[in-house]
Amino acid sequence: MKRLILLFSLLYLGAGSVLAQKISVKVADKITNNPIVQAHIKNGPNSVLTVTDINGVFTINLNQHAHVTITAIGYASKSIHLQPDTKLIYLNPEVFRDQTELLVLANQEGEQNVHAYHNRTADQGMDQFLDNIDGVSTNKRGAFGWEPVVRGQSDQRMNLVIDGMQVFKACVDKMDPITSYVETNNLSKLQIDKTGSGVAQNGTGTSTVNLVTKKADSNPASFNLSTSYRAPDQYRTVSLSGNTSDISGRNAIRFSGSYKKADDFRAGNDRTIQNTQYEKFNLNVNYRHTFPSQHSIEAGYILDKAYDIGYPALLMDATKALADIGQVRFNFAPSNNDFQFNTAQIYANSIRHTMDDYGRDVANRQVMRGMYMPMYGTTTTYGAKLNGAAILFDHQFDWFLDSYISDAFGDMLMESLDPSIQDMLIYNLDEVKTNNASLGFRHRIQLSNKLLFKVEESIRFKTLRTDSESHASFFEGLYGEAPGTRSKLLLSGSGSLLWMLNNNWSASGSLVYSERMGNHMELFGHYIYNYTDGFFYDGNPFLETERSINSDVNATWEKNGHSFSLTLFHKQYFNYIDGVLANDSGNTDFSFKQYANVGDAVITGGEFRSFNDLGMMITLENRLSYLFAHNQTLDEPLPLIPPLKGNTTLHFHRGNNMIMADLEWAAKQSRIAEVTSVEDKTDAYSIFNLTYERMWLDGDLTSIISLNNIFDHYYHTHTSIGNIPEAGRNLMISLSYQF
Ligand SMILES: [Cu+2]
Repeated sequence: MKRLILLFSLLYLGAGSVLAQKISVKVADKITNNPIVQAHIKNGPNSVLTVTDINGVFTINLNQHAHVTITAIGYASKSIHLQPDTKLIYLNPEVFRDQTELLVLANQEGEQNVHAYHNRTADQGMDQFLDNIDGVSTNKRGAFGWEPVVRGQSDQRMNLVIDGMQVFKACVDKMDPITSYVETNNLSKLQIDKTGSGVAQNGTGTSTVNLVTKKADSNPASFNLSTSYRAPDQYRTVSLSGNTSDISGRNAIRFSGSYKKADDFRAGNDRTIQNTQYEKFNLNVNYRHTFPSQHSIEAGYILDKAYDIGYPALLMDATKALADIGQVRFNFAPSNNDFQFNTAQIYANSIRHTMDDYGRDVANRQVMRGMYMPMYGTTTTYGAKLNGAAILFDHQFDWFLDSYISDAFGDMLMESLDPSIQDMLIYNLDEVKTNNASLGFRHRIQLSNKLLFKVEESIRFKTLRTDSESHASFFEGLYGEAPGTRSKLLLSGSGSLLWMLNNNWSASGSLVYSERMGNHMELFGHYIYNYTDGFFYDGNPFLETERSINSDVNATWEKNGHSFSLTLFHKQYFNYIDGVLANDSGNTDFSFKQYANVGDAVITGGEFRSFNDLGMMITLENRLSYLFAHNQTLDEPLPLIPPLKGNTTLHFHRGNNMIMADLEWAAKQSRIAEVTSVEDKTDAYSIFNLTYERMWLDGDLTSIISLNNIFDHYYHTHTSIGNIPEAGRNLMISLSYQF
């Protein structure tokens, strides 16, 4: 099969030279010019071809491996197409601890340190994966589309991007977090910047999660077929992915398609949770062409379609959620010019969302009784990004240009059960346009052998407006002033320091200043129901800039397979944007809130992580996170803040077998918001999971059996809206075959 495909691609794409050609290449630090020893030269995630020697040099046969990826601890990895005249390759240092790169690959050797994470098992979904990372939690409204939260900040207070692209939700009820558009088998890594100190790149200074997708590899053909089945919710999934390239490696393509479907799940004590089913289809294609000049161009496309998704915590269910996400990226060849380009990217995406309550008993509910209210929402976004490096007066820095425009629309039809009452159409968002452009700089300054300093700054111009006269006139009526185009100049900046005390100890700290304009919902949303407090929200175009200062310190100790890492942070918000009771809310059946700057708020807390190699191929990992969040003006806790939580994982490895025992727990949460929300206290819980993974046929076939919530505990997390419980005991069987 492999040969046939190889022959096929050979005929199509033309064969390269067949003369044996060995070259020696040096790998060096971009800033210090020092050779990098022990850098790994790979042609796939798990196959190391060679390692650089004491002079930073490796030798390779160009005919066999023209396209390689170079990785080294403390450096950003680099994929490169080698040429007969390639002599020197620079790697960029990437040693700051805040920019955690989460590896999604199953247990890869050499990556077992405190800063790398692993997907618990290959069959785990994105939601569960995120939920188990320290400092990250998820807001849930059922079995599908959990919304990621970094250190208590979600949605508009964090950046959630795919390959750096802005993608806006189309559902005004947040049913469609964009994490649902990337399947874990298409994820190459998760970049999580908890502090937001990567200001030059994220443009805002807020916590950032970047889902970096897998790209086409210059490797001979390989395919993967995976399937899973879980009981009792009858979750079934099948996915096929493949990668192939021509013999020269200049043209490479990767594709992946997956389908999944689940019925209602069962919580502990055999209680079926009605209306938690879903069905989803995902397609991902990536193509890359490398030019003889070393430049390369990539094109990527994601299509995601979800149907019939139950949201038991909400008033309605999603009937259709569609996403088209496309990008073209140009990677410039490395150069030693004083001014250079690294990548140029253009992208476009369209998200459409349809939901209704036709399946609900609307005659007997408390909110919006006696009417159906089908809703539709869509967002369309276009963006362009350009970045590079420059040297000015002997000072080297990276620069980032980022711009996007986005258009949001949402409507709701109110169909009364009483035929004598006329239907009414309400626009939640009508021709609401966001324009954003930012310029960022990053400077790395090596103060000494042991001390590294990083400064980033960003200047951003953002505007928001509605082009709909009727939508604008609503806000004029509410605030006595035409909203026009709202625009703001936003500044953010960060300073980070890394101190390598000795071979075992390192310490780092950062300070981030951030300015935030409200988003399209906070400024121009109308009649948007908030499930957490039961109020209908109206936007406020006249909001002032919300500001925050985040400080963060980390200490890490690492030695021979043991590591400990402790991070503490403190974030102070000024002009915090939240809903306040509307003046005239007493006159109607519904309770309204309007967005306003409500004063000051604080979020503080920390994370602890340890990793211990206990010998005999046994490893132990512990993660812990805690948050304290308070609205200082109202003197009450912020809503939806997870309690102290953690997990402990034991891994046993024996040849082709891996057994993993995992304990997940959370303390009770009694700090609840009763004025700004209607929260209740949540009990502590702990659940126990077991996974057995075995490789067959020289590693081509992998089988995984996982038994989760073994003691069938009935529980819910504090961030589960409507206290929808988690799944009870369930058994999942997965098979994955590579050919
Ligand atoms: Cu929705």
